[in-house]
Amino acid sequence: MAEKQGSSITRKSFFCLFLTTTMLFVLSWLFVLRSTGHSGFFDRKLLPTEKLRTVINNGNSESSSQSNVESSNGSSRAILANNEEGEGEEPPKREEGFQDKDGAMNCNGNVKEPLKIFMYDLDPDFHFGLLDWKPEGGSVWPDIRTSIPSYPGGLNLQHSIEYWLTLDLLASEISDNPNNRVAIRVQNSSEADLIFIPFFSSLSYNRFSKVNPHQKRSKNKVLQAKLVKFVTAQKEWKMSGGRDHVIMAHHPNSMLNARMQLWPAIFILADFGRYPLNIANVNKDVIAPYKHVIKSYVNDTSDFDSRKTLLFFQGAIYRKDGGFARQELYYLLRDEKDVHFSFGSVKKDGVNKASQGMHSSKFCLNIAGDTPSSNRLFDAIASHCVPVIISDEIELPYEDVLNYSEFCLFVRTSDALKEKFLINLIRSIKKEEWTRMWEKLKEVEPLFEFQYPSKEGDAVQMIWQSLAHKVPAIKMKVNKSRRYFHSVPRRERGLRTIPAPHNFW
Ligand SMILES: *[C@@H]1O[C@H](CO)[C@@H](O)[C@H](O)[C@H]1NC(C)=O
Ligand SMILES: *[C@@H]1O[C@H](CO)[C@@H](O)[C@H](O)[C@H]1NC(C)=O
Ligand SMILES: *[C@@H]1O[C@H](CO)[C@@H](O)[C@H](O)[C@H]1NC(C)=O
Ligand SMILES: *[C@@H]1O[C@H](CO)[C@@H](O)[C@H](O)[C@H]1NC(C)=O
Ligand SMILES: CC(=O)N[C@H]1CO[C@H](CO)[C@@H](O)[C@@H]1O
Repeated sequence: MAEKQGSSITRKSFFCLFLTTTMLFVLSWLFVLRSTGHSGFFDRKLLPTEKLRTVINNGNSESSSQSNVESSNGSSRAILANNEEGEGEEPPKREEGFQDKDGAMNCNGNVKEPLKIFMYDLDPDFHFGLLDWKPEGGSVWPDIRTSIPSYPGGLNLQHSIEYWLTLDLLASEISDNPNNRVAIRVQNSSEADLIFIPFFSSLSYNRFSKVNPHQKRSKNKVLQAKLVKFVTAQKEWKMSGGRDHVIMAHHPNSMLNARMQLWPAIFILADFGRYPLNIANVNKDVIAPYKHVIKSYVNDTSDFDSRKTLLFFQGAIYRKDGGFARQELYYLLRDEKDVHFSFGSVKKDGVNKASQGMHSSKFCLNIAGDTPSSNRLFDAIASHCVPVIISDEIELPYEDVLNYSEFCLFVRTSDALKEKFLINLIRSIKKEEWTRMWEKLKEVEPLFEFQYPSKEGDAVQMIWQSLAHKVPAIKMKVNKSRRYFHSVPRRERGLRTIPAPHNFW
């Protein structure tokens, strides 16, 4: 993506000129329509603008020129807003991607501002305290210039986005080059684009779900209840109904209780498998990668012929829910000589073996387990082992800017379960095509790396950018929700008493 931007500035400004002209044309046309008295048409249908927008969105998948539509004249947005009926929430398609706010250049070639994020100063119990860090000198945050508390290793790390994102925000305040950042922390919430809730919910689930003998509820549940109480009482939450709040809930079981009460917020998730559609969905929320547990393949000089295993799978064979496909596939594939199935999850000492296996395989299977996603996909990417994805409901990180078909094979479960279908498909991919996918894997691998300090285009920055893409739509939602500020405030909004509407977004 990065290389595209540089070379397309001239194309872009040309495109901008075209866009501006078209918009002016359409607007003047609409104006004529209105003055000829077709008010019914004007209020309800708005077909031309909708169509135009579809064209705009399709024509530019990187959406970096869309900001020009907004700035060319605000009236198009005003039309949209007037078209709305009362409190009802509209379907998401309408304004998605219409305006844009990301690290990309706008039409004048200026680099845009970083995403401004206000972070609640939550008690350390909710974040670094869970890493056994003790507050010192009255601050709830560790002084990351002196030492950085470490996140527990092993499988905990899969869901550690909470740690990397929070560290990155803290670092943005001591960075010597704040202009180079995708997201910065601001201390005044009225200047912020988004409000960040720094609860390490996955770690809380992983470590504190047990109910000890002297407790009524687990610490994980107590923390969630406290969090809901705190957050919904804040003026920031009340101002926006929570719509501009960001909650990290990467482990599918994290925030199990609080999610039903904090649903207006943006969740950062691994997938939507355990969420009702009205609580979390692809329009409102952000999908983040797992942190891979397999070692990265540094200086990968392998090739099609040196990777001896055709197809590699590691995981539990028997899973509940959607995981039945694993068992079926095992029976279909177990007699193929260059296919490797290994059972059980990757444990401490298993990492080396699994790394070796993935580093010496051409294709790596990803079959839906208990949930549509798993860290296996990200292990495969880190190993440059072409992922074969059999998970119909999977949602992938950054899919708005990344074409996964360039480096993954997608197979419908129903197809994969046909006799010989999968193995024939995989055998039909010859050296040249495989090598193209392998090259692409090496190219995209950095997008999935979590690290501190974060680097340009790594997972931390990509997640901030995914959030930045949501900001214009959120701001509009918030403005809309505040039209009736004279009326009795609906303070219960978002709490248990009010069910989530179907089309909140
Ligand atoms: C925060 O920003 C707003 C608007 O810029 C300003 O009115 C307010 O005084 C600021 N608050 C603080 C505590 O600086
Ligand atoms: C990878 O290659 C670079 C440059 O050739 C070298 O400095 C580095 O040590 C290598 N890393 C590994 C893990 O082999
Ligand atoms: C994505 O990549 C695949 C494989 O290279 C290609 O066939 C497809 O046209 C691409 N899709 C888009 C939208 O560019
Ligand atoms: C929301 O309202 C504020 C003024 O309160 C305005 O500055 C801003 O542009 C509006 N945003 C959108 C997306 O309409
Ligand atoms: C953002 C912008 O350019 N707005 C302009 C839209 O058009 C009206 C009237 O033509 C101007 O007053 C605005 O400044």
